[in-house]
Amino acid sequence: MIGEQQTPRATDVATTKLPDTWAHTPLTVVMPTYNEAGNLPGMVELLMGLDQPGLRLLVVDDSSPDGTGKIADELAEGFLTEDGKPRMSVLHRTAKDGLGRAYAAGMAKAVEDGAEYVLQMDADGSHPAGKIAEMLGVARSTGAGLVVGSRYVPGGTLSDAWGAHRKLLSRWANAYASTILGTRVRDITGGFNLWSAPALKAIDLASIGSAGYSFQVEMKFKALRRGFQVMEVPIHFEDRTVGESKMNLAVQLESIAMPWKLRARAGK
Ligand SMILES: Nc1nc2c(ncn2[C@@H]2O[C@H](COP(=O)(O)OP(=O)(O)O)[C@@H](O)[C@H]2O)c(=O)[nH]1
Ligand SMILES: [Mg+2]
Repeated sequence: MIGEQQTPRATDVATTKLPDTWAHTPLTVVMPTYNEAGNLPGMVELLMGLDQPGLRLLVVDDSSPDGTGKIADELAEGFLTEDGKPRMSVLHRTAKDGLGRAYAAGMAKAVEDGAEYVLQMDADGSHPAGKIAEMLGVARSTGAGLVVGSRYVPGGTLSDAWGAHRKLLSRWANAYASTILGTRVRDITGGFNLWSAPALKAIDLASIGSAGYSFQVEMKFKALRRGFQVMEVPIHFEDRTVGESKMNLAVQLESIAMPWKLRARAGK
């Protein structure tokens, strides 16, 4: 443990025990970071401690001024597979370029390097690592191209730290995007998602237009359009306790415009 303050809460314990062959599934967690020095060590410890020998971690850092990239490099040296290969690696990018672009670059690299599944996960402790096994189990048993860690299916919950106003805003943003796009995914704006490699190849990450948070909506819409099955697994979403949110006006405006753009392009 790195110390109480720096350790994100493990908001959920792993309740799913995967069969051994499934636990060895090549799955890469892609984690974008910008100024997450206080969160990253705890996140890495949490992920590397899971009972999933097939799990790898790829951190995508946009030259964080607080040195997150260097911390990631140092941490990566400490985690090797049974045959001495790295379990954790870092993709360094030169400038802050948006969460969407960081995810797109990292997910493309993960697939290129042989991942059969790619999990998107934020570095701020919001997403429950203990749910990864269940999401992988659902993907493998149903053949779904996408498994959404969902706040808005029965059993899904939001942090108590969120007031009524923020909860309502999140619900509203979610309803806004899915109504415009005519989708039935309950958590279309959520950022804790497991993708199969074939789904990511079909979506073509290079064609993604979103720089910021609308990445989540664009990706899910494109998966549905290409006919992939989408499943949702309930999660508890925790509020960040360390560091600051990177949400700003530009990404909010992009999120308002993107559903309309996607709808127009789809000819709906
Ligand atoms: N590499 C990179 N990561 C980012 C960028 N913007 C946000 N992130 C990361 O994306 C994740 C989600 O961002 P966060 O600020 O928590 O968004 P919020 O949960 O909506 O407030 C965190 O791990 C951030 O460090 C960016 O421009 N580049
Ligand atoms: Mg966050």
